[in-house]
Amino acid sequence: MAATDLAIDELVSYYRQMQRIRHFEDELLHASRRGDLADATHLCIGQEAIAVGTMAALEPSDLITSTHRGHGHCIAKGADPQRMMAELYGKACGYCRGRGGSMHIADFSLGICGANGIVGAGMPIANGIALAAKLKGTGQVCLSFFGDGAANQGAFHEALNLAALWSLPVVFICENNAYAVSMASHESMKIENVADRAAAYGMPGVVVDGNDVLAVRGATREAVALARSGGGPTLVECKTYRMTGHYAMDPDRYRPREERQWWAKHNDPLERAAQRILEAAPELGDELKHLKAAAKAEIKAAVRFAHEMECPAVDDRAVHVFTPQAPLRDSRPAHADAPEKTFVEALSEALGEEMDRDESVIVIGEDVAKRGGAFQVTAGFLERFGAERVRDTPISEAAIIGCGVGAAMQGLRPVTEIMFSDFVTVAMDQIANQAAKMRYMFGGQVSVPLVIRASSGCAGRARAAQHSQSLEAWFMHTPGLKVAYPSTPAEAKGLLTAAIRDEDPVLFLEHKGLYQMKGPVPAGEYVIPLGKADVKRAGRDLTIVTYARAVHTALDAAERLAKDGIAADVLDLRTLVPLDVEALLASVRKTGRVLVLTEDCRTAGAAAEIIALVTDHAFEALKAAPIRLTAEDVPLPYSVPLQDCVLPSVGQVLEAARGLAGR
Ligand SMILES: Cc1ncc(C[n+]2csc(CCOP(=O)(O)OP(=O)(O)O)c2C)c(N)n1
Repeated sequence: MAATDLAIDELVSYYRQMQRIRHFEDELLHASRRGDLADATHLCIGQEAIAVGTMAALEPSDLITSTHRGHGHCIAKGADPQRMMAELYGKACGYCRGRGGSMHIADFSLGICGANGIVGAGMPIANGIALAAKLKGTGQVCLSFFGDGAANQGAFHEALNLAALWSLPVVFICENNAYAVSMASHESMKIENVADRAAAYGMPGVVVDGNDVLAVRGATREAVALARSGGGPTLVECKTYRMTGHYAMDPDRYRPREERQWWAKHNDPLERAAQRILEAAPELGDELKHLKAAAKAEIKAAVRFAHEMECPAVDDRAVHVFTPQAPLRDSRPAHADAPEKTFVEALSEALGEEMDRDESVIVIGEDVAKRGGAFQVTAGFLERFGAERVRDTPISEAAIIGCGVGAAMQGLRPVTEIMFSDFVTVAMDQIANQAAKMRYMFGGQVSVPLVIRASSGCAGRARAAQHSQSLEAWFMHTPGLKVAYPSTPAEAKGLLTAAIRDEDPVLFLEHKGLYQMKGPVPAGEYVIPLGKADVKRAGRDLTIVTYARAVHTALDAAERLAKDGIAADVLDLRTLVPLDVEALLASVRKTGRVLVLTEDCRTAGAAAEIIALVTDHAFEALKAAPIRLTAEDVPLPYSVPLQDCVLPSVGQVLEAARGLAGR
């Protein structure tokens, strides 16, 4: 499009925005050289036309996910440079209250749903954001930025496939600046364009000159219009060049100097826009100079502001790990005359009742709709709640959890299903880096009310080491996640209800050995607040601390111990995060002897943490050294006799308990 064909004032406004971004980044370069900023400050000098051109194609209510190189996106979407600068300087009034820094700027009130320090991670999340928009019928579109390097991440492939399958209102914007750190894009893929990959997922792929703000705007407009009209995603690849090193202080010795000079001299997006304006309206020369000077002054003022502001109060450092929320009311205990249900039926009842009660609860996972889930928890849900709310996915765990994260941040309450907890390994980034950390990194701007249900543990004939693990300790070790692991059908119902109502991400583990267990399950609403342990059997001689299926091993042992005159307190933790330290210490103080029983393996396991808590807080009450009885540090073997040796048995509990009680 010739400059004369367009409103020149629009191009001038784009020029102004690009100048603001350029000066922001220039100031960061200086600040880095002064040693004011962290190493990981990635500048977008040379890429400003993409930020400005794409945002020019959006409505203010549209949404974005950004990258480690995202300052330009945020400024172009309307972020306040003062608050951005304050965040980069780690100040309390920064966008993330000093918890996020350069790579995590977010302003949810402007639709900036977070920049991301994990390459490629924003794409599955953008799908969830777009899914929420689609289900709520808001008409919003989400742009998801990523680099050419990110196109080689699994998250890219999983996200594009799911977005296309579900016709999500998302547009994937590749900023191909020709390098991923030192690796040129032709060294990381055999094809010429990232956009060529779009065809493999059944979506349009467009290549555009990323240093031409109008070309970027044009391509994005088409893609956004398609997405908004229900036509699904597009991959827009903007060819560009980063004019500084990978990060501010990168010596950048891996790129030819001539190449860098050529781009700076001949293909600077700001110069190109200025030339275009002046060709059409030479009289605007002074105005452009004025805009440049004003941008410089604005950003210099932002630096002064950031310098002057206060750092966050150190006493508040743990604020925003979890969402403050009113405690749920504990429902009455499960009466023995309540209807008998299996554990699976109890889970199904909880989830179904929550879906009846709250339209924002949706189910996402492999085979959850047509097949009813790997263990039939969602059997019949497709007919009951419809295909919009009960969503079968391809085998793409990162895309499942990422979609859940994005949808949760936009007000839905997704319940995702991972068939076997062992498969969390391929979605670990989305669980541990995204779901768990979003709230904290973004300074409490957002909550992630996401439930991740996963079958866990070893049951009956073993399925061997990749389908039988107990991985709860990994998640106890991840600040920002809650972990529930019920032991009875009633608790399965009460805790799942609480998990769905919780504002934070909850990993909800379901022991496979309990799925067919029957027990009384209260009809109707039934809630057990997270973080409340339950004394399953009272005794004064020793405490057996445990959870999930091991509770039944402990109860079996306690019954036999009682015949020898040893009264065991059996404490079922029920949730591992938050952990009911009060109940734990109360029991230990009563008995003075503690045995921790888990099916988790030994080293750095849940039992080690529980014993550390006891010795930290109730050492004086101990009459004997605590004992942990755990699975051995062996991958779960297939053969049943081997499996039985690896897992703790009733016999071992009896022996340990008798030793502990001195009998
Ligand atoms: C999963 C992951 N791997 C590696 C890194 C380290 N890293 C940060 S940026 C980057 C290069 C990314 O290249 P690209 O996606 O092309 O974006 P660009 O930096 O060029 O903007 C790398 C390897 C990371 N942050 N996350």
